Amino acid sequence: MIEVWGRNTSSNVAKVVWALKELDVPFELHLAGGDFGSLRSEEYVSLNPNARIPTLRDGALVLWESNAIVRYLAARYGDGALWPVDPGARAASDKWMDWASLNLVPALRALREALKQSAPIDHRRALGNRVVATAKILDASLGEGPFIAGARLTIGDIALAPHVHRLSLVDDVLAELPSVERYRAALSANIGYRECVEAHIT
Ligand SMILES: N[C@@H](CCC(=O)N[C@@H](CS)C(=O)NCC(=O)O)C(=O)O
Repeated sequence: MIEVWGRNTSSNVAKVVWALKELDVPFELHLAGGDFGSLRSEEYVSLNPNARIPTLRDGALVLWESNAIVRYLAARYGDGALWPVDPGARAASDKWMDWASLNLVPALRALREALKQSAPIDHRRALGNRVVATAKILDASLGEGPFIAGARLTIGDIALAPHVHRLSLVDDVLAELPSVERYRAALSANIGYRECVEAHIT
């Protein structure tokens, strides 16, 4: 059986767990990271030299980097579901995984950190503006939807979802992003999103 190392409160683990559930692939979750510790053990580092979560083992294959894991799962077990077969349609979904990791996540992380530390209001406001400016790119790209690449849920949605949820947790942000708000509501109709993202990601 597939094994995953991680904790449900990690956005990167949430993507992997949701993908597995969406694909109806059984797996065993080994609780690791955060309060569960153990990422620096020799045994764990031999699986994932980054000492980060998630890590997935599927037979002889050991994989880290959550986006690569989600792509692997969709390719191996999706049979066209979650990741379109047509290269153009595939890329239209796939690009959002990189965009989220490289653009939205750093902006959101800086804002969340500043809010946690009650940083000066001007600083928080500047970081909030950066988040909104970044997320407006997503807002403007959502089109007819309801999902990022059209009518079907794809891996791009799974990668965006924890961050869209986190946007919804920051006061006033979604009010400026009407398409993202509609998108969040569409994601929220999916039980995997509710169980893997809404229930655990703060
Ligand atoms: N780029 C990596 C990032 C992995 C990462 O930073 N994971 C965080 C949790 S989201 C982690 O391992 N934090 C340490 C911990 O949970 O103990 C991925 O997408 O898998």
